[in-house]
Amino acid sequence: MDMGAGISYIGARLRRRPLANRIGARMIRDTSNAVRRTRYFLPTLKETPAEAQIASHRIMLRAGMIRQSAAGIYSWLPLGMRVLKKIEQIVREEQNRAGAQEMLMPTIQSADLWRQSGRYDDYGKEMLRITDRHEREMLYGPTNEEPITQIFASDVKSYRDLPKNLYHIQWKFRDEMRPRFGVMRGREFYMKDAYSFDLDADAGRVAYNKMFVAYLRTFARMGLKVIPMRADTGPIGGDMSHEFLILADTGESAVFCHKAYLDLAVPADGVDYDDHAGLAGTVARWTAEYAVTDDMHDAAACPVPAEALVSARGIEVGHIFFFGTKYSEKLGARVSGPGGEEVTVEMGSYGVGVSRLVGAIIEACHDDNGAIWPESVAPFQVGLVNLRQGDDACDKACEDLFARLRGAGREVLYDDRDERAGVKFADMDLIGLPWQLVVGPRGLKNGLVELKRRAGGEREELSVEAALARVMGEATGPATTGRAAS
Ligand code: 5CA
Repeated sequence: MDMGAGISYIGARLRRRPLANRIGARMIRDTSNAVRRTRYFLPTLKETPAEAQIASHRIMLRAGMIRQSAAGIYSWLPLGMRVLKKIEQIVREEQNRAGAQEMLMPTIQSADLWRQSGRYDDYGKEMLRITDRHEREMLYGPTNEEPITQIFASDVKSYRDLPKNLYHIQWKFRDEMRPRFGVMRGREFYMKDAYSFDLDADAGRVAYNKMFVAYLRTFARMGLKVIPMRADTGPIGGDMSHEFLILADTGESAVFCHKAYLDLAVPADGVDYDDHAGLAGTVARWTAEYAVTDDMHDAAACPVPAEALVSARGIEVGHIFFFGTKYSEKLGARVSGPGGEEVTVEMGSYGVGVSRLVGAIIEACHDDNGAIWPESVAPFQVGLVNLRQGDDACDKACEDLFARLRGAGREVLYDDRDERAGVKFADMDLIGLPWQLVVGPRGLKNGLVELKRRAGGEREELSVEAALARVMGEATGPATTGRAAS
């Protein structure tokens, strides 16, 4: 066959197709999912940083996930960023499934808008206030009720456009009096905030229930056991509100709840968000028993007998509010109703602490050696450990495993450093990937590698093929695994 003619024939065909198609037709693999430790920016620390008081803060610093820039303000290094993005994506998927629509609002907002709502002065010192070169007063948004209500008010005019639920995932700033515990109580933090708009309070309640159910699913997918608690509405306002807390010894809030919450079933994948009665039933089940934070708890009036009462500490990972017309009234969010009358819309807002969750998941899932990531949020699924870098057989086996894992689209971190085995093991435990695939000269003589499960610590000697099969099978398995908070 005339090869030259063949190539020029393909070349001619390619040239006829637009450039974008030609590039798109080639498989462009995301090389960030398979990395070599010698090239990856992963500055782990042996010593425990003195400023870190709780496990998640210690582990995030030691595992090279974050570095502090100023009090309560952090940079996210590559490993931390991967976890943050995984959490963000789970939040996004569950918001979308519940019918919320993603958008993006700026971090900087105008003070005038907050004067209209009456919150500019109320917010006090927690609000970071900025003046631009024209002496216009601005602020770094601590939350977004005002801007979203303004957008809605200027663009939605008819009841036919309702209901709407709009959200974004964006950095917030609150000049907290005591920023502490790393990303758990930061000043700059990453939040998902959704805002619902409805024609009447009943429809507003449906929107609230949708978010309530979406939250149960969101946190379960991260391996967390979450309890919705009746909550105080604080500066956001309104008369109906639930905080979603996970139980952890280092939680900032004292919580009291019926032990029945520890065994409630989370709505399944197929939950139907159009089945309003079904949603109401789920919310009723999840709010039937006593569950409150300490500011709402009255020991004398508590209806739960002592033997059924769980009194623990909790971390607030989400908070939802229904506040009716509090903002729509002031900012003029009105639509024409079915009879032509003017209706002020009913609103709710729904927050998830995306950056706080990174710390909260560690608080729920770690041991003395480091993090134990649930599969669904792990920065990589597999840590490949070469016990004797420079040994021909080990290097070759590792390169082969690395290439095959990468080829199969698995997320893998290959520790190819020239370091002692002890150092590599300690680092792998610290960063807490679900699987450790360990290749050493002794096992390799018999064609064996060691597979360690970070969660339970079980180790198995397996053939290379069997180990790969295990790692591949599990890594594509259900997203909902991991130890729940105890
Ligand atoms: N506008 C409402 C709902 S969108 C709102 O701002 N609610 S919030 O104040 O409760 O915040 C929502 C979530 O953000 C909280 O549940 C918490 O998980 C997280 N969060 C709040 N403050 C901080 C902080 N200083 N650091 C880290 N996360 C925070």
